[in-house]
Amino acid sequence: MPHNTTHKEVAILVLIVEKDEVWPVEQLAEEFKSLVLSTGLEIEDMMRIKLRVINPAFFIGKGKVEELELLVKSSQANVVIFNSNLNYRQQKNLEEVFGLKTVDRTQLILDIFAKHANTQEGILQVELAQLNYMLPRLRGKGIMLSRLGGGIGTIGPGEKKVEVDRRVIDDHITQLKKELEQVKQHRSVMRKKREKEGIHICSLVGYTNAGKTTLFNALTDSNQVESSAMFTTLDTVTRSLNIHKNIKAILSDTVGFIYKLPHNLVESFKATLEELKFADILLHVIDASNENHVKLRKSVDIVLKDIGVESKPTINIFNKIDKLSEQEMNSFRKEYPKDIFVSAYKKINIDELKELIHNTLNADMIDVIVRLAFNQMHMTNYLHKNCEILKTSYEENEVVFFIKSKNDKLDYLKKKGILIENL
Ligand SMILES: Nc1nc2c(ncn2[C@@H]2O[C@H](COP(=O)(O)OP(=O)(O)OP(=O)(O)O)[C@@H](O)[C@H]2O)c(=O)[nH]1
Ligand SMILES: [Mg+2]
Repeated sequence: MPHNTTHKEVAILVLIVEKDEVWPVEQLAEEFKSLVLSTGLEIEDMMRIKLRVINPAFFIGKGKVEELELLVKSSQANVVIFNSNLNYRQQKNLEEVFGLKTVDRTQLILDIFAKHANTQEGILQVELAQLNYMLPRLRGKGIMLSRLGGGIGTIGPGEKKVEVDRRVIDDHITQLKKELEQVKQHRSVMRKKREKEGIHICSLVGYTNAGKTTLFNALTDSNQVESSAMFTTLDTVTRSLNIHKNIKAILSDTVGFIYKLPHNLVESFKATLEELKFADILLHVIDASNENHVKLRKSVDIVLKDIGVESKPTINIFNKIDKLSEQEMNSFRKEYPKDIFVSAYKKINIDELKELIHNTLNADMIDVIVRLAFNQMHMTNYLHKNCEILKTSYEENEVVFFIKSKNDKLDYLKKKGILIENL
């Protein structure tokens, strides 16, 4: 089949609505379109199919296959994209009927991820996910994935790698895992260094497109790429966060979540997501202007639970309030009185958010007075690194520090024989 990579790819979308689907069909359709547009493809048409039983050979029923075939053959499309996952056999059978490359949900998201991976780790993770996806598909021959050059579903491991046998791919997977392990170890060294210096870690989490990177930029005066395309951020980025002169904190921005995140991706990105375990607080960014924000938020919560970080101190941040009417704003405030409302884009309430982050980081801190005699002055360094110093007063025989500190940091001081009084 000729495949001209200089022409824009045009897609026919197949929106599958399963019988136990809990999301509104319109939301599914919108999200599916956004995903496809994020790859740079054009959309010619979308067919919606209610799925009652899965047909093992084609995933969808025979009648629907015929309907789709007619639609595809009368169109300009050069790719068919399903929003569900297909197994190897279904994909191959459909490709034979349509005479066109047929891509499933995992492959679509993998493609977007491949485009956005920038760091060594991101590239390794995507490549690992791609190989894991391809492995079970290598048994037979004829799947278009391995034949077409360029276009959706073909970025990454490339033809040569795809066509070598399973064992070589298995070896390559082992190698990638080793390299990722090294990256993980490097991160753990960095983390220990930060811990020693008493630096707090705040991590942004949230559904893709919620505005995490825009908020990251607003909070840290950075200029990371923000975009309406989905999964713009794939690699974790970290910057220092100036919330208070006495507190050292860093903010990290990471990959967005999505409903039904393909299993291959969850596995491959686990190392990145597991970093959240070391965060002091999570900043959950919610797009308040999205009418399905409750559902989006729940799907993020499910991932957080999967990683085991659901009980971390979390600030829910309702973003994009510049898009809300006053009435909508009021009902939000009524429903979520404890949460904060911001516009990352218009920089509304950013200082209030910084204050809230500061208070949350300080929540389990207590105010005490520490008295250092002159022969104990070497402990000043420890205080600066591990506590928040509110005031210092120089007395005749000692220096008095008014500080905020966590209990475990005070235990260390007590062990060293330092006098501590409650404020
Ligand atoms: N109106 C408005 N738009 C916003 C606001 N914050 C972000 N956006 C827009 O929302 C889109 C997504 O923003 P990003 O910051 O890239 O979102 P993200 O959560 O980092 O997305 P991924 O990295 O793709 O997961 C961009 O087009 C932003 O300009 C806001 O407060 N108001
Ligand atoms: Mg982002």
